[in-house]
Amino acid sequence: MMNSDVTRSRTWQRLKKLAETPYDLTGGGLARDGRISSMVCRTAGLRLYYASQRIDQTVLEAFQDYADEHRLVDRFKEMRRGSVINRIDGWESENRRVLHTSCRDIFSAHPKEPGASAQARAEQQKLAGFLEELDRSDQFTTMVNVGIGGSDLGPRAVYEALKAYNIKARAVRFIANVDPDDASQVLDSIDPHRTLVVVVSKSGSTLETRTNEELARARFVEAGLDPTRHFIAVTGSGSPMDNPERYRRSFYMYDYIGGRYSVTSMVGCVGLGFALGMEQLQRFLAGAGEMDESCEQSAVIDNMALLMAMLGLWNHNFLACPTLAVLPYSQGLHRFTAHLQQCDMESNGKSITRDGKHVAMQTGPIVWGEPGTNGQHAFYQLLHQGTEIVPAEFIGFLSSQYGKDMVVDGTTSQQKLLANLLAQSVALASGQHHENPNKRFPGNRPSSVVIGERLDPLTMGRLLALYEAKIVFQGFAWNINSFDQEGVELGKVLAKQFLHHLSDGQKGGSSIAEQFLQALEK
Ligand code: G6Q
Repeated sequence: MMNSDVTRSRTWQRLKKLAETPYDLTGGGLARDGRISSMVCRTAGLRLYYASQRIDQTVLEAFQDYADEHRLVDRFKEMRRGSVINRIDGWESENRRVLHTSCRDIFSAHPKEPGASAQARAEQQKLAGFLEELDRSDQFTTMVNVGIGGSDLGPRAVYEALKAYNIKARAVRFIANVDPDDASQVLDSIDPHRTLVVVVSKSGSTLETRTNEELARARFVEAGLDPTRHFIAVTGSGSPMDNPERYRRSFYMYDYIGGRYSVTSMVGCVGLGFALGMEQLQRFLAGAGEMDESCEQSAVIDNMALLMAMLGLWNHNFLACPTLAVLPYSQGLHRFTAHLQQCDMESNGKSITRDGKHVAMQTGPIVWGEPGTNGQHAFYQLLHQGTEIVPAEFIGFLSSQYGKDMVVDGTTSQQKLLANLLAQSVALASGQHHENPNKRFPGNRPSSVVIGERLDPLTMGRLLALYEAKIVFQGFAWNINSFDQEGVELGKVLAKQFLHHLSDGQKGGSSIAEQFLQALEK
């Protein structure tokens, strides 16, 4: 068996050597040799332009070599077919399969893991029946999603991205934080008679979600309504929330779907189905499925997610850039980076290999970002002239969602948006020589550009699956387990200790929790 420390592999060492002289993008390098038109990957309706990365043909070959030696594509295939990869060899761990891809492998006659796809299809059918029932009654205009982390960020990001496709007069609102003001802002602004609440919790025991559910239920009781008629559950079967008598309807997700990968399970589908309708929801799922399928391509240059994963490794591990900015030039994607931040940092923020040894290199980068062009007027100064080199992933679309645009000063707003995106990528890469040091731009700041036709349900599905797969490929490349989240558990345990002291009201103890609480009162 191969050494679990990937840095000792031949192909890691090859990349390390190549990184001593990375491609120079300044001084005209970007515009030479048809570089821009040849460095494009086309997959599932998306295009990835990567000429602004500090790589050449030799580095691309070394990416392929690395992917082959570490069996990255084979491992992706094994994941889709139900291999138990959420585990740490020799240690107690979740020990589960990882099958979020089955949620969208529902269109083919030969799904990769038939059992999981059958479960996904059954939940979809149940959802379709439920949505028809809602259409017939016409009572409900609002759905409130109560959930946090994976049960909030992904569904919220996709909902925000696809609002332009909402069924008229339908909206989804979100309550996540245990800050009571989060719940109040939403609950004060809805008409409970016309509202459904979907409580989303895989474990059925998350403190924030349980608390917010009770706050919401109280509002319905105050309004003289029976919460059972208005509340829907999405949970793991057998969880404390798996109590159909308390809910108008219960939907299920399974232990093989991780929270941050759960958007295409019932976690995201109930709210998205309510807002978009079944047909658009299916297009979203089909887009994700199409991208998953493309991830089985063995050639790195044809496999967009794998190529992005390898570019990420190159910048992070070999060119020593600690963070990654994801910069969508699309207002609809204003919560997408926040979702990716969880998906990436919770998945790959790990320090041990799959057999429990300390890793010998950096793992997941810090992911951050905001939509452009707003960001240009805020933090881009540091991207261009700061001392930190921040690789960027730009995301843009050729057409706007609403199509309501006009020519001002010779161009449309959509053209202005795209022109800015491309200009940023070029400026970061090429830099600028100037005799005035204040006007010098060092350049050689790498970026990629992902372009889609229009941010519609199909494209959103593709984009979501692209990033999920990129993160999975990077986890494979570092040989870590991307699918558990022990790092969040300690905080939960300690919060319980604080709450215990607050609720029993006893004072004067000497535990850390008690000392902190006493200090707060002084
Ligand atoms: C995601 C994480 C985490 C989880 C939340 C909510 O991968 O596990 O963000 O989604 O803690 O958990 P529940 O869905 O169990 O309430």
